[in-house]
Amino acid sequence: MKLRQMKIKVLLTILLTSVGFISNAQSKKNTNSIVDENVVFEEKSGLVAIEAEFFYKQTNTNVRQWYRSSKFEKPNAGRDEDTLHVYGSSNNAYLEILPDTRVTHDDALIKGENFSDVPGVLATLHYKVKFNTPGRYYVWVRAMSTGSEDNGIHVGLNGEWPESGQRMQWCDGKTRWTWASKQRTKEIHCGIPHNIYLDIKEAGVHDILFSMREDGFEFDKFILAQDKLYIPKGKGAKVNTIGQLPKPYPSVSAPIIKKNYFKTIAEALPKNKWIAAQQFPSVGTDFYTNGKNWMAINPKTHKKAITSTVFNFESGTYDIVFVGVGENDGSSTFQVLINGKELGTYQPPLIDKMFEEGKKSTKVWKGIKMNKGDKITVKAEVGTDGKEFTRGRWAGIIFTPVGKGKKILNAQSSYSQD
Ligand SMILES: [Ca+2]
Ligand SMILES: [Ca+2]
Ligand SMILES: [Ca+2]
Ligand SMILES: [Ca+2]
Repeated sequence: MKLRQMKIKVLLTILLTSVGFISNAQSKKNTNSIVDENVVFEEKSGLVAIEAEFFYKQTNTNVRQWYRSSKFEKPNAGRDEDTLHVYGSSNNAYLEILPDTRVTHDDALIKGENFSDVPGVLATLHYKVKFNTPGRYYVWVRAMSTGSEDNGIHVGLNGEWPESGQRMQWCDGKTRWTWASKQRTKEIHCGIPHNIYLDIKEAGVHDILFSMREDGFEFDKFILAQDKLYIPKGKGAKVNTIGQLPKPYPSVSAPIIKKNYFKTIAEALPKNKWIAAQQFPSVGTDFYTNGKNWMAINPKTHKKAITSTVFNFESGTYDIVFVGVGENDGSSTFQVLINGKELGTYQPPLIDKMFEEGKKSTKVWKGIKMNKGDKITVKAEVGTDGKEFTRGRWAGIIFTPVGKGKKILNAQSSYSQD
């Protein structure tokens, strides 16, 4: 009995020690390479796509390093003020240069530390790529920028840093994963398209390099494409490899948005009255309830829908605020009617996020006389960009005192990224 207890104790000790060792190692190891050194990415038909996290080594790591983030890996490397962006990243993982000591323009710029106009000096990533087709390759990178001092890197080849790989720059698409291929110049800070490329002189395995320009830069994936007009979409093309890749990282759920825009502005004034979209009937209307906040149309089965309810508040004159949802597949059309008479028609503009409920997607009709018992009708029609359809999403209607309609609109929008 005693011997058995001892054995268990010894086993337990070994187990606990190794668990401790593993978790400790993992917390420190998100600067390491996760691909085997035999893994080579292969260009096919003039295109190659590679996850940022598939570098085989990183060099120049004394001052800054690239840290991987995924469901179970969170960098702990000094100043890093933005949140995790695993959700929406390709392969559910990305790299970030840390620490990030220049977050805003007011933080001191220290060359060789938090900034490097010289490529190949700080935080350099290496990727092995086998090219079958020599020639010029335009470089596209999917990045996440949350400020003005985290949106530049350099790209190089076989230990060299040609002018055409310097100062890759992002301007559009703050706080969402964004593909770009532009070169910053003195005159054009937001960058010139088609200026970022690498010339592959001969077929065979080459070393593709990325190095820091600004700290805090977040790097998800890159694509090299011979077609000058190529533009990556969504999470980008499939990764082709010779050799075994690690298992994909587990997906994470979307960050929770605490209160949607509609609810925020509806509650902005004590005198406001409102009817949320989901308080309108959906059964038999060709609308369905979409998530917790919206009514929507399924474009596979319907292109239009109509629903009505009764205005049960105090009679009076109100500003009427209709909160629609902007979508990236086109503009939905909404018509609001009072007792069957058109109040107005509204189309939220096309947006670059997947959906966005905010000031931009909201319409105000001023000074409208309403009587208790009036019938309010919302007709919606899906929009299209020629390929995909919108879903005619809307959040609801607010009745606010006259003159307040425009004033309550300033609140943070709620949105979801693609
Ligand atoms: Ca960060
Ligand atoms: Ca920075
Ligand atoms: Ca960052
Ligand atoms: Ca990635």
